[in-house]
Amino acid sequence: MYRAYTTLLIIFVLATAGPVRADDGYRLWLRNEPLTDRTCLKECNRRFENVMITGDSPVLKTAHDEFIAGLSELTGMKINEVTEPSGSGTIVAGTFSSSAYIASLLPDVAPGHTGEEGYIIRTVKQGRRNITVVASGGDKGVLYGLFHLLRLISTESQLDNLSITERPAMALRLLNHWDNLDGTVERGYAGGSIWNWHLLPGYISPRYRDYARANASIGINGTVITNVNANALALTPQYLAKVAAVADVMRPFGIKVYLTARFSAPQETGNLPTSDPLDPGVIRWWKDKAAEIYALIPDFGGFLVKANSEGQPGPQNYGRSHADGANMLADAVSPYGGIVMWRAFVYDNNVPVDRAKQAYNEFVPLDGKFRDNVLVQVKNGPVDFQPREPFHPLFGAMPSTPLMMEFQVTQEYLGCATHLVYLASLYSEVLRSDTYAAGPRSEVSKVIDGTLHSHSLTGIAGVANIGSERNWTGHLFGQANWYSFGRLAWNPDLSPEEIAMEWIRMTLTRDPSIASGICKMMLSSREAAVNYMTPLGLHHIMAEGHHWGPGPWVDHGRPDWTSVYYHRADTAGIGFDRTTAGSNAVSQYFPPLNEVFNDPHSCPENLLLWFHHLPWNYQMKSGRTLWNEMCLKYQEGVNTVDGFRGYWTTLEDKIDREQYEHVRQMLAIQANESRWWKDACLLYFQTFSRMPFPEGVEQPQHTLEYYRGLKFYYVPGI
Ligand code: GCW
Repeated sequence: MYRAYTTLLIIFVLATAGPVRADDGYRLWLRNEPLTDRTCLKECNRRFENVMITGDSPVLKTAHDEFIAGLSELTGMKINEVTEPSGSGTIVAGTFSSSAYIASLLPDVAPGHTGEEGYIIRTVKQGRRNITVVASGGDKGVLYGLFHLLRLISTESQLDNLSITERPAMALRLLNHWDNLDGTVERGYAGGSIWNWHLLPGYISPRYRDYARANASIGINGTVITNVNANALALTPQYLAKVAAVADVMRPFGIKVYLTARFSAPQETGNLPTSDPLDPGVIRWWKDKAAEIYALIPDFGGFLVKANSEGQPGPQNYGRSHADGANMLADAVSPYGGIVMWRAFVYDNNVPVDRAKQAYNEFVPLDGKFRDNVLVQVKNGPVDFQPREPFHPLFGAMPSTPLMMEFQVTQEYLGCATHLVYLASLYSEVLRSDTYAAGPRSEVSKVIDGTLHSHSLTGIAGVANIGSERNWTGHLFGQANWYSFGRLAWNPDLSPEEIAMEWIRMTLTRDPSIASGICKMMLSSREAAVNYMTPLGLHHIMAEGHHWGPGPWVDHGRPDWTSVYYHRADTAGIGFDRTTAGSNAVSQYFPPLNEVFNDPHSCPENLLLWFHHLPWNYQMKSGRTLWNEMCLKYQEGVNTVDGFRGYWTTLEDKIDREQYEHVRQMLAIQANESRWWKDACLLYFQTFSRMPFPEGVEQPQHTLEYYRGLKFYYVPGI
């Protein structure tokens, strides 16, 4: 008796003493922690105990299974599957065409209103019975609608009187994996590739399916599974069989598979003497290749191409243009509805006066010369995924060409998977930037969602931070970047704050005060990283090769791969003069932005040294000298991370033990590394400014020689 009592007591204590479970992060934001809020549970019981999901396509079957599984995990309810509404409440879900009943519940909705991927979620009263309808013009819309409803439940949101209409802003919402066939991931910091090329197609890892459901839950509908630094082998029959097996897993989740195309594949694997895009033999080769691919993968998405950039082959090797190359591939896939995403991240072997200008110079003259099924994929900024860049001047400058956004989710220049840097802030800043291409309110988001220049082929891609590590992204908070990329691809107007709150509630805690504390930390994290790495518009001052730590002294090799090329520090001052008196990159922006950027007094201070070379004693808006301001920004970044560490320790016992401990250790590394960045950069720049550190700046921990001498081996991602 006594023993039974003790056991019961232990169970009771375990069940009530806060989070004791160990969460290894595998379940991402779909962990579906059981609801504890009584009101919410009661509402679920009242509204969702009966479920009627019509239609039996593979995607609808996924929608059905995901919803039933998610709802039971969240509520522990016994769910009845019904063929007509019953009891106090029923979920009715399906496409308008799969069920006349659904259409009858939404008499005011015109067919086609939601499109194939959009959906309506609405509460309809029938007497005392509550019907929650989830309806779409297409199967995928039903899947996305049911995931939306699960999100509302999981975040304990209001569930009555629902009246939601959603349509994705962008048609193509893709992840780009820089994954190599040998299992490594370029710029990947979360283990090896999730694609086990060796065991495919025979062995289908359960991870593929879990990857697909995570993506479907945030509306991602395509994945490029191979690196843009492409391997021609991926297009050989041996590998295509593997790709087809992956596509089979993705299909029921509404996800299409795409491949990168190595431009020289006709020579490398096809034994042709050339890969000239205008050569009839080459044209034939790609047409046959497309036919071969589509025979295996009827819904194959198409090709992503990096050409004539960083040593990759391309049409320019044969004196042809990017348009010639893209169009040749586009013609090969167009009979099957395929598309080509041609990257604008180009720079050739001749070092330009200003690398930031090159993509614009090469691509603007090609506007209007691409086939209808080509998108030009442009990185968010003109250099390369730096902690902060101005938006890429190509956005708005090619009205006749659909431009696709490329964001980096993996943190190549943001501390790898070690630093907590919430990237929705960066994405949103870019998406909301006004290009002025057609006057004010011509935001980047309107360029890529097609509304500014009337394009229906639209897209956005995120370079994935996903790897084989148990928690997928290395740092737990890296999951939030994957999540927010998907949410912003669906709706670029969502705020970083609302996305963070959704993610936190589904991943970490539903406690409102803890959630808002964590959210505050996330929202300040990107600016913190900018401050301790590259404040005031500095850029590309990282170490060589691995890009992880600081390397403002890097000065050898190809000039536009060095740091000194970008910061141009000397005893007179610091910064890259891109004004009309300098490289004139400002002129690639529409008025009035070109003027705004051209004048140091109107240029936003967070981009000052991107556009201007200024004296060390230049007076900033704060009244401080440029040197003092820079020092204090570096320090502010460090202090912010110290603040994160302090705040995080208050969460011990308040969130899952394993999540807590993982982040605690990561923050300690980040705090050290933020000092490393600050000390190394300030000591180096001090050799030019020859000014002391102002009050409030911690003394460096080591000498400049020490930092310059640091060597690292086997940093991941190279
Ligand atoms: O940022 C640079 C990276 C390369 C990458 C390249 C690109 C895939 O350092 O690793 O190559 O950009 O985007 O093509």
